[in-house]
Amino acid sequence: PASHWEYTGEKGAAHWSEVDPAFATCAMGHLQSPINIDHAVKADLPPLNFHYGSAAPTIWNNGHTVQVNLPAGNTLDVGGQTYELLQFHFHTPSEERIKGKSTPMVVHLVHKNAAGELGVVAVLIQAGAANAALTPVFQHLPRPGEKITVDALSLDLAALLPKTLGYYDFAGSLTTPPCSEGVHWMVLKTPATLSAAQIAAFRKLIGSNARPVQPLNGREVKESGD
Ligand code: SG7
Ligand code: ZN
Repeated sequence: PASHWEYTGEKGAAHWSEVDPAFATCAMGHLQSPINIDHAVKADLPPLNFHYGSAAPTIWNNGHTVQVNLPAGNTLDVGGQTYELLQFHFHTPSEERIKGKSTPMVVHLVHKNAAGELGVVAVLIQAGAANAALTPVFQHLPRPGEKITVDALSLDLAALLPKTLGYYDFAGSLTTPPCSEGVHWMVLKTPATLSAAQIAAFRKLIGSNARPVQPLNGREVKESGD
């Protein structure tokens, strides 16, 4: 198994590169995530075309997050590339900041294209109405190490997304060890909501699991017009 890392303390985010030599990029990388989006350049970004349907998930608590693994068949087309949705998972508070501000939570939708490159769509979560698409997940939050397959549970993935799909676009990394770079980040500008009780249930189970923001090192963040 991968070396043990944490979010705080001796094996916390400031020390990931010391936990395992395989995590060197966490300290040495120059395109690390998450970032604070303080300034973005308006650009003619390609639209995000989600082809999400319903899917029977496996819900897994890996100790660092609750992750929902999905069967093949849910895709994102963007700029002539097709990304397959592999899984989504949560962080509290949001790892990404907009003008210095985090939201109580974020969903990361992790996709992979035919070349094996990852594209992660981040949907920021505010406290508000319960999200119908996510309610089944929050009704079946697994204990650490537990994997839950819910018979006949079908998630309406499309309902997870906000109606407006304007986004920020930048190059970054995995936000957990091994912090591998070459990840295409797309952060939606419009947040979704979860109920305050759902956010609190996740936080009680997992605790804070947000890596601090990383230096931009000259990276440009692009912003779609909408
Ligand atoms: C979570 O975040 C998990 C990881 C994920 C990692 O800890 O969901 O998933 C697996 C399969 O280990 O890593 C490779 C990968 O997806 C980092 O993902 S993130 O950068 O979107 N936060
Ligand atoms: Zn994540």
